[in-house]
Amino acid sequence: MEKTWRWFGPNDKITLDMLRQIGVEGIVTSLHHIKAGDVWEEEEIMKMKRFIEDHRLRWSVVESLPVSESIKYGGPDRDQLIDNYITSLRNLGRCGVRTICYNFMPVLDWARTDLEHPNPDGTSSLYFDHAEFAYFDCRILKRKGAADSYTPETLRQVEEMASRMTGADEKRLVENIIVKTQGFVGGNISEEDLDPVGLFRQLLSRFDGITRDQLRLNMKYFLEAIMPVCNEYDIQMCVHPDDPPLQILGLPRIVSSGEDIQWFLDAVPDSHNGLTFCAGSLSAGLHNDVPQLARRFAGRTKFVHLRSTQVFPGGNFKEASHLGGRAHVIELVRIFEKENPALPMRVDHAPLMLGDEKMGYNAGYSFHGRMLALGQVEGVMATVADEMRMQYTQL
Ligand code: DNO
Repeated sequence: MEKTWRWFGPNDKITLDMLRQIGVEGIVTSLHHIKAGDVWEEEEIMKMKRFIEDHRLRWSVVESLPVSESIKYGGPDRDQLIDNYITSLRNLGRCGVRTICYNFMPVLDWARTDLEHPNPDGTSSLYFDHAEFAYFDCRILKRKGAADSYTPETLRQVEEMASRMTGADEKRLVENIIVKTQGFVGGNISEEDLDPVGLFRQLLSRFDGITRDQLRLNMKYFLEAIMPVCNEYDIQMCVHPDDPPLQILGLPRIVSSGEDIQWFLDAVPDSHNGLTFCAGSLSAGLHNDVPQLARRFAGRTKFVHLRSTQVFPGGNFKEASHLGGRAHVIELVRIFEKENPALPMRVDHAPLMLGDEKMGYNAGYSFHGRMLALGQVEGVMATVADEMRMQYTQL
């Protein structure tokens, strides 16, 4: 696999020169300054591409070319927005940038409740706590019918939390769940929004009455519309799984399991319609056997995110070491190196360590933590390459 790294553009404190020194081969980035829904012009794409190439690296993957909400819920302007998307794809194709990651999660891209959950060794990790999430939903957002989404035990914990949560605690929870994880990934809410909860309610209301089946049809409609341009320019589209892979906030989510993945691949069987195999996202759902999913979908995978989670009884989860947890990264490397060895791969979310916490990095995207993870994964890749060579010579 190609060793890539998610880099947030020329303002990223982690520079391309630093990345070359740690063995990165390809860059994963987006035109973060362009609003979701607007066209990516060739000139803007080329500016970014040249910048990366001037640093003797290549632009391997776009993550993300965001899909506007209206395309997801099927709003009146969706055809216009799909046309814009097609124009952006054509421009990317012309510039030779041909692997495009996107997601089809309504409203909220990825979700965590704690962005600095302390570990015993002094590092900190991302964490998802069901009771805290339910507290946000029932007590802060006050979503109608929210209580129906949770178990009696979770609701009991919410009651218990209510007696100790301060205004500052609630603010932090709002920031963790809907602000700090969103803006930098091209999501719907940014740090500048003054009333994130009010805005969030409005965004949610657009999905009133949209079922899983309807969302699936809207995804199919989008994919069918863009496949011709993908064929013309050999563009590989790869949807990111839901993170976490669960139904949340009464919203439909349709890329959470093997059955879901099979559905969208079959719905639009074109080989340019593919998957971002995000091992960490999939691993947070106990219904997913991650290596088994990798074996099943390696052929339609276009991009790999390697990380793992540790899931606790009751479903809370923490981002684990890249060598531990339930994703089984070692086996995943074996599978992808054998089945689809040219894939771009990046390590994903890593702990804050050795001063990362003071740097203000985007949540999950530390430098030292990711560098350690890349070193670990590189070691696994070298081991697997050696295993494969040994097998070959014994034949
Ligand atoms: C989070 C990321 C996601 C991902 C998008 C792709 O860390 O993995 O935000 O980039 O869902 O569209």
